[in-house]
Amino acid sequence: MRFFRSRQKVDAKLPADASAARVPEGVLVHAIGDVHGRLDLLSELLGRIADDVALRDPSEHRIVLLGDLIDRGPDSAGVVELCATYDWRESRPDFVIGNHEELMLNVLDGDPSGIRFWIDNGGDATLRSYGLPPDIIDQGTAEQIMAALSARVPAHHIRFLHALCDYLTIGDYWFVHAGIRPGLPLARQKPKDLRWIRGAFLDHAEPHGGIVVHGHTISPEVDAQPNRIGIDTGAYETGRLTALGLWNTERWHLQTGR
Ligand SMILES: [Mn+2]
Repeated sequence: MRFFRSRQKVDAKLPADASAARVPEGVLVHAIGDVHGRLDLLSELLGRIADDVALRDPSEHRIVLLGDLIDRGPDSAGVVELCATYDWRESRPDFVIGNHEELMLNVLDGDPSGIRFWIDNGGDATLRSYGLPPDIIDQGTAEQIMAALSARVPAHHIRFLHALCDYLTIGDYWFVHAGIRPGLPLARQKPKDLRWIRGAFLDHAEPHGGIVVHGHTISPEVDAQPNRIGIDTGAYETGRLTALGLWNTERWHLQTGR
């Protein structure tokens, strides 16, 4: 109990009744789950979000992408290009880093050690989307792949990837890629947990101090729990990309393919 109270002191202010969790008045939020190279679905979903914004007429609109923009699906390069260059108009986008962006950044930053792990976990699709020849992807040395990738990824993509954030908060909601380590304040979370955690977070039923909105772990439908909301609906294979909408204490979701 003492532990729980001290956490509350650090991270403040969630109402006792989690269903009363809210975003600030006049602020409309859409959080988008793991895109994984599905440029087609992201484009469709952004269109639906624009309709939602027109309907609500907010004083402020925020879009949070929860990471894993890349890998597995067919057009990671196109997704990064869209996110980096999209005309967001009055909307403010924020981009949270996922474990897949971490793997790509490690390679771009010159660390060859994780390259086979990345390729085996869907990085091959990202390399293809940037135009690397199949024989280099399949048989190239780590150095050859790194050189070929660095030569093909535009500078503005690299700047975009380096600017991704570890987490952000809006009102009573915390936005992260994978989850958080229960019992630690948000500001003391390790990047490894924020980007990779599963069981210790997913199985934790006690309040965190904020409602954690996350991706990373696929569920067929939105996984809404009292202390967290998972919105990775496996878009790259299901065709279902999910956006969670937040307005005052209201929550709803928009999905492609519906
Ligand atoms: Mn992930």
